[in-house]
Amino acid sequence: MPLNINTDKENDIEDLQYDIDDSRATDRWSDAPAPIKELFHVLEWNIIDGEHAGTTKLIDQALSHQVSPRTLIAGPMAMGIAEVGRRFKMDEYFLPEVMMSAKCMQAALGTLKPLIVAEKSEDIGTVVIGTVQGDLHDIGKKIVGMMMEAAGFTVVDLGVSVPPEDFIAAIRKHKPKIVGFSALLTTTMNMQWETLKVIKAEGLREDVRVFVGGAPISQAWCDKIGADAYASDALVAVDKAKACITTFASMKGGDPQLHAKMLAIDAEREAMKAKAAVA
Ligand code: B1M
Repeated sequence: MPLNINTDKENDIEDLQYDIDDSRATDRWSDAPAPIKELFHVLEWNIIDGEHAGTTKLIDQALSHQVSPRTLIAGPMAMGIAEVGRRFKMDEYFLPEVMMSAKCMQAALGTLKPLIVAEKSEDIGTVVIGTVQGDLHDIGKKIVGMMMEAAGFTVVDLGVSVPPEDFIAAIRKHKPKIVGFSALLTTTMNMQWETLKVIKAEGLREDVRVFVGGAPISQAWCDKIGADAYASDALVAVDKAKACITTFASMKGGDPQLHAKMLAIDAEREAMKAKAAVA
């Protein structure tokens, strides 16, 4: 039985601003047994420090304690890379440090991917996903792809800096039910819109449900460009993707009703969270 730790409750980036002893002093991961709590602090700091040679060993150790791959991704790994982003923004880190930390994330995901993908039991449709042209960030997109695969989708990952014409070629070749654009830069988010425009111009809009995500992306952006769904994280992406091919299977891409149904999923999730917080 894998150990799932409440990572939502534990995420407080303020705690992480100084060094590992400060983060050890917090009660972060307090619902984990002591050795796992310590391992999580070490893994966060392995990512912050960019010590990629040791990352997979830490991941293996956590797995041997029955910690679930999803808990590792949503917990200490997410905390570590978020702190790297904060340091970069504050000019405490420069590109080489960020690249070392990204290498840790890639190493960890390399170990976790086969375990997550092994959860796939049935084939429920194809998803084409890529990071839009001009953008080289792919850690979040890989996580989304893995979770989609575990949920039963066949995922065609086009990689990074994908030009619109490559998305078009992939739609024609793989006939996906969903196409996903990831963008991490304010300067590349517009490529989501440009790519969508090309999909429309090629007469393919009704064939695919268009998903958008990435740190600068929001529901307002999704509404503005006319995408079908915005997902703030991989789990939301999976929920909405599954809904698109089950309950709302008859709705075509670009249908305003489908857009409204996707929004309703968020509203339902928020209501559930509020209810859980009161209880
Ligand atoms: Co860069 N970078 N980076 N970077 N980088 C950011 C994004 C930045 C916010 C850092 C900062 O200033 N704090 C900043 C952007 C600022 C802005 O645009 N406003 C930035 C910058 C400026 C840059 C460069 C321009 C730096 C430079 O060259 N001077 C440069 C750009 C290169 C390029 O793309 N052309 C650059 C380069 C890099 C590295 C290559 C060193 C490396 C990327 C390595 C890689 O991905 N292989 C890197 C990294 C690692 C980051 C940060 C630190 C971390 C990103 C990440 O992996 N997050 C990032 C800071 C930050 O985001 N806080 C930063 C973890 C990941 C799990 O989260 O990607 O958000 P995320 O994915 C989530 C959700 O967003 C969502 O689900 C995921 C899982 O929950 N999601 C989707 C993502 N895609 C989705 C798609 C969906 C649905 C949901 O449907 C299709």
